Amino acid sequence: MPRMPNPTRRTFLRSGAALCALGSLGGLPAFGAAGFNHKNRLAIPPLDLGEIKDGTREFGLQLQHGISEFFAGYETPTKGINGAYLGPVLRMRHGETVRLNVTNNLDHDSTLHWHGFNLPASADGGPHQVIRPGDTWSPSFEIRERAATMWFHSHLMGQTAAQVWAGLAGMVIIDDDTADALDLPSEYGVDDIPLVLQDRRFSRDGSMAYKSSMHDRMAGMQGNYPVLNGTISPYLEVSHEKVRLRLLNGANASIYNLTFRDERTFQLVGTDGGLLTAPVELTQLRLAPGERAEIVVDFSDGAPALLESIGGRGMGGEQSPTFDLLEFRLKAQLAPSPQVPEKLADLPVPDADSAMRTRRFLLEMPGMGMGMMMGGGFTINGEEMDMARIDHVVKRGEAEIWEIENAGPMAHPFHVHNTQFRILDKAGRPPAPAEAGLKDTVLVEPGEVARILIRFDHYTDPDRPYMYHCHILEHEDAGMMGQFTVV
Ligand SMILES: [Cu+2]
Repeated sequence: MPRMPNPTRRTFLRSGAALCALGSLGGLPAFGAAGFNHKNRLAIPPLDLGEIKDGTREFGLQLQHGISEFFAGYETPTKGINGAYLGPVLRMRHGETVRLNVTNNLDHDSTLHWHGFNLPASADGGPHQVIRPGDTWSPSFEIRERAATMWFHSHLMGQTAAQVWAGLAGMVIIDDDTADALDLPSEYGVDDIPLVLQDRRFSRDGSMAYKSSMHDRMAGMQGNYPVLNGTISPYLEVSHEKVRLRLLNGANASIYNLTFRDERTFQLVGTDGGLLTAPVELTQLRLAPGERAEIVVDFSDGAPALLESIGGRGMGGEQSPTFDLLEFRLKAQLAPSPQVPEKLADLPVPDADSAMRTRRFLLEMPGMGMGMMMGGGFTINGEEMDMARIDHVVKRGEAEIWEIENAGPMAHPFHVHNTQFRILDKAGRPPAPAEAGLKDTVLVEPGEVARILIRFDHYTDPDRPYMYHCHILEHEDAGMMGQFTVV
């Protein structure tokens, strides 16, 4: 759950000193902190609707090397999809069939995983669907998800962290009739804004090479600058009273505690798998790597605003960095927006009694011994990921309870492929309203047990597995991942 702000650090941040300590390295400029003086217009990723061919919505995606100018005058080598850094926002609709033609123009292997989707294991894009340099991989599947904000990213065995860091990720928007009928802000790039939240560590020459120290491999790789949609120090011009933000935590390791500087309330309308049953009013939202949230923010008071992330406290507190994220600049006249609907989607009440069995997943971190020295040692039920080992065989259509226990000092966002699940409880308590919807990633805090109700409804394949793993990408790469098949 969101933590209360640490007053000491907030004061420190407002003094403008924090970002200098955290951000400015050598020649690169320091931004923010002292006021709402963000320098760069927020980039809005191009919207890619694909092309309908024989009833299938087809997308062409090119994995490529690129050069990005995060800082004026500095050329930063990056990787992207149809661009220099990150990818387009792919838009598709519930019920239709898509085909994604992914061509690897890089000089190394890669994969592209469709995070949040129910789909055949052969189309999942995990470590088993490697795309060699020069090859094109063309998975096709039906969109079974509700209206939601999903994403895609590299998932190459042992290399996910470095490849996502370089830029191999992007957002997906799924539409459906239920969401279309609701009066939510929905004009893309105007009052419906995609927001890929990341942080990157820049050297004084402007490069952001992936060089992880032992501490980075343990704690997860974090940056000295926040980067939103690939923009450093971004601002957004607001032209409507209400704006929907589609938040995606695409960071390698940072868990953002999102809030506005003036502590204004906002409405949470959707999580990983789509709309909640009703909006939830919040002043803070804790968003872990892999998670998405759709919020509606009201700017009708005419006051400029700043979205920020508040640092965490205690053991593992550094997982949540203190960052100025996005400045909102209001036009003099805001176009009116309708009220946020009181009722959103219909979701069944999760029925724990429907579960046929319970599986347990114990997440453990290494001590400072040999495992860590070798770059591994992160385990689930005592074992590191092995691509040749199937850890679980699950029957299609049978509900199960998965108990995820975090025995270590850091929070782990536990992600399961090929499903949207429901959280039954965390540390014995029912989920907060903000976590009561459809989820594919659950943040398990230190010492906590999270129980989820999970089912795989659609596809079977006795040979090809799906993954479950920690979405701190360094932990995933260091072994905190396992495999299951659905039969
Ligand atoms: Cu982890």
